[in-house]
Amino acid sequence: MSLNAESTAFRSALEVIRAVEPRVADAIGAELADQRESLKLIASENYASPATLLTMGNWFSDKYAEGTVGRRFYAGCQNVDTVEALAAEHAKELFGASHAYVQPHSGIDANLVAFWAILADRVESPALKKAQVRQVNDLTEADWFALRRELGNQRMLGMSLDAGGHLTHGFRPNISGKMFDQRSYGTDPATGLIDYDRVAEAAREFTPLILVAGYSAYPRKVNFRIMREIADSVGATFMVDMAHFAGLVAGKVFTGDFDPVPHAHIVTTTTHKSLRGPRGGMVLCGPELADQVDRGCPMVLGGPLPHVMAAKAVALAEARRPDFADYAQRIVDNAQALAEGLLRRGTTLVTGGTDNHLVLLDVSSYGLTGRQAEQALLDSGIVTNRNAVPQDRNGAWYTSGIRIGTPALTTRGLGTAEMDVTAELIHTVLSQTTPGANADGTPSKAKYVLDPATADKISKQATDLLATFPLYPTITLT
Ligand code: DSN
Repeated sequence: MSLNAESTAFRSALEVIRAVEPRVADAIGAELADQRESLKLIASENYASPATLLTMGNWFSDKYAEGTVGRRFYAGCQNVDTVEALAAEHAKELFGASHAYVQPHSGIDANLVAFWAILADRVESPALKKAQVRQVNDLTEADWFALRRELGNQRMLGMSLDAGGHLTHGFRPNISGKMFDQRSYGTDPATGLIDYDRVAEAAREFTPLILVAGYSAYPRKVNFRIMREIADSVGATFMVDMAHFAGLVAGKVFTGDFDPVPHAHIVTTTTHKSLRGPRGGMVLCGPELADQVDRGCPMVLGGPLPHVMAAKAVALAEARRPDFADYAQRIVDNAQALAEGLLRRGTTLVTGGTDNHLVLLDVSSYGLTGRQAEQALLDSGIVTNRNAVPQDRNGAWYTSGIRIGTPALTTRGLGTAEMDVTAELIHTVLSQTTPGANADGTPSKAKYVLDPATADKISKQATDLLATFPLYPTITLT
């Protein structure tokens, strides 16, 4: 490959796009410039490789391929079969799973496929067996509802949103909270950590059909062996949503009790966070649930996206290379250096630190809401997102927390020394921001005061920090 093949590819693509709608070409160029200039600390974002990005821009996008490899509802899917099988094969090898389903378009879709598969396995199949029929359509509506009531334990126990769980783990405004009768487990108020005895107690009381582990904002490892024992003790199916930390599992940073794949009945993930692939989702499971999972499309999902499945195959091949394990370890080293840098400067961190890719700041110690802190940091060139902290008094909109993560900056090449500089920049912004007031003088949870000169100075320092670590260094668009 010539040195500038990547530049040539992206430049040519933009030229073709510009001839049709120049504003889109301009926006694509502007997005690269923005990403290059900002200190991206959003824990769920990353930078996919040029190979992964380029794999998505082609005629695979035009193909319908409902069904599964070799068993499609459309003709002419032989090439889609090739890339879907490759993606699944890489996923199985990478994670040591016996089955991989790579069609979900997102993490939410992957979770819906998993919920469907579990319900089909635990409710529909026994109901059909009891009625001695093969399909729901063979039953009268009344018989089906009676059987569902009799067999239909549809209870889910998942981590609560303010403890760091995800909205698809049964949070009421999400469809999962409407499909399932849901209860949640939180964290110990003193330590911020999962209290496994409390989870076991909740499971005994509630006897869920599904026990869900996994998180979007919990900065610690989860012991999946213990969680599986809890699930087994009440006959629940154990599901892990590893969307946030899939890269750490792939890179063998999370092993043994902390690797969900050997312990869970079913594992879901996104492919674009710490795993660094294209935007999308994936389900891993054993042979017991494989057939139900493969019915995901059209049962739950719209037509698969072959161009994205092809990109999943490329990204998963990248994750199987030895340097990915090094990358995964550096993500955690960087998160810990960032946490230590913040703690040294007096910042309050939920659980007092991290052992994964993310750090959760409780910014109420700076007298700020998460929303005020998020905007002040953004003014200063630091991109984060506000997030609830356990027992948050400011609710899910304003929040009291800021979530930061290291997968993206680690991809750029920043290391522990740069994390200390980053901690200094964050602390300076937060300690120099004060809450603002509404027009009538009452305190505002959104308004804030930060001297623009301070914001500019920090922004410049952030740009200087990034200058040594160019994003997509092989690509120049002009
Ligand atoms: N949006 C993802 C995150 O930021 O964690 C989860 O859905």
